[in-house]
Amino acid sequence: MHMARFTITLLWHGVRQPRNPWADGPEYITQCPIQPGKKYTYRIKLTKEEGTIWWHAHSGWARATVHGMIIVYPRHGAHYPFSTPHAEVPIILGEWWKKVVMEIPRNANITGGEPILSDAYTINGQPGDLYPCSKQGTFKTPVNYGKTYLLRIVNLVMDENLFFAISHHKLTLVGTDGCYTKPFKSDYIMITPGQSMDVLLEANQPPNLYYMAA
Ligand SMILES: [Cu+2]
Repeated sequence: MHMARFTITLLWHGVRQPRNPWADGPEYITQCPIQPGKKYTYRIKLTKEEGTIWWHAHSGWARATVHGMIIVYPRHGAHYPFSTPHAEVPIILGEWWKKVVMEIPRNANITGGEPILSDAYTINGQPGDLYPCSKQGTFKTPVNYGKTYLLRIVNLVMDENLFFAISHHKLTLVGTDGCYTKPFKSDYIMITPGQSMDVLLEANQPPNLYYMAA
């Protein structure tokens, strides 16, 4: 049941949806947007996806609104193609505007310029220490020295590719868009809008506070 003021669709990032385009989501391409006050049921088809996938609204800049992560674990009795992590940490890279997001593309179309940049980038909804906010808020995750963590990272922002890193730590990419990959070790990852990445973090540095940044 759609209760908001704007029309909406939902898109499933990383879900292949074979022979199921009706439930894919881009408005006016595979479906008409859902009208306020009306109902629509999505039947999504999960087939070979494994790892991190996600969904969000997909009509205009409603993309910046409702969203969620879908985690597909290995089947019972199966294993990750890497050693089982001690724990996992979902990380959604998002952004925040002080304006009504649905009006941003309209203004950009009038001027012919680029859409305005957001007022803040966020990690799990928190803007972090670098913005002049009225309340402090930074996403923190405790880790145990010597353990390995699986970070499930999603780029929810509208237009910007993001670099993500954790100070003094290396990251090992092991999956993208619901598919495992050959492990790749790096000081940082670059993640594009709509993408999801599974990344291993080894807590192998002296216990301390370390920034994660995007
Ligand atoms: Cu999207």
